[in-house]
Amino acid sequence: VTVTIELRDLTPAFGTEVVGLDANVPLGDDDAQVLRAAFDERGLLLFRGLHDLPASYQADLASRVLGLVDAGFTGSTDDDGGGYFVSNKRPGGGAPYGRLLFHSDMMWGDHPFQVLSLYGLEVEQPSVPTSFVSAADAWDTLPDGLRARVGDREAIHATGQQMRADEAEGELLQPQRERVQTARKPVAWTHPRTGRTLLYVSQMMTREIDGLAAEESEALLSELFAHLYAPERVWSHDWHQGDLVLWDNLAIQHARSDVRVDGPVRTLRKVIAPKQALADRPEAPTFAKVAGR
Ligand SMILES: O=C(O)CCC(=O)C(=O)O
Ligand SMILES: [Fe+2]
Repeated sequence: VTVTIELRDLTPAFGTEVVGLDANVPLGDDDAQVLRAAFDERGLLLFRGLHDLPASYQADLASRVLGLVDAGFTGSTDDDGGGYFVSNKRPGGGAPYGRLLFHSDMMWGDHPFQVLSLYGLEVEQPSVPTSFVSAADAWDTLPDGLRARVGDREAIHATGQQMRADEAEGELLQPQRERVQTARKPVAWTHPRTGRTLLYVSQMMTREIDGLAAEESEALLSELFAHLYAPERVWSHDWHQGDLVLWDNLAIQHARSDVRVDGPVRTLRKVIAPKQALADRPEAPTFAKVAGR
């Protein structure tokens, strides 16, 4: 057995830093096994100092934490290995400005992808962090009274960003798609791979809890969000060039505060897995131009 990497927990509930990965050599099977187990147990893996990491290596990691050998998908159908970028500077960059409330990508689809990874390709300081919470931990720690109110209710999730009562107006990025897409899932949803129960609602994408009057639905969601996004449950990553974060897109939600187009360069290369997950995705969103952002 040749394991070359070391693991260090980032928080008690989720997240592990992986130390000692040498990305100049192909990932060995024993290291891949360790990463796969840590990914399912901890939900998020952080690597630092992976300078000049090829997109192909990022894709290989994203696939192998799922036990797949096929490379992941780098975001657009015409991608030739160059990659897809979340960027406030690159032409065509995704989510170029604004704030993103907590979400799991494609929560509005029937089969959201499983792995999301972002790599700090070009990052000037100070950089807006990405914040994370564990929906698995949130369910495990949900008070009994709230669990009983959730019961076997289902929630409706939709494209776009929901504006909640306590949101500051103006800074939320509004992704625009021609077709609104929705999905319905149990609020207490069983993770298809790990079997853990997830508190599967999000500030950004959950529209309502099915079968409740509007105010009742919003009141229950507010209580669930207060638990899910309590400050002690949030872990934020301060980006530096060469950082790679890979996470379970179903078990872990992510968010970021306001990014500005006139701010420091923030270009993160995004790779997801498995690639078939994008088959039922509608066209990519466009982003309205907002002066000064
Ligand atoms: O910019 C960020 O920190 C997160 C962007 C995001 O939501 C994503 O890449 O899915
Ligand atoms: Fe996202």
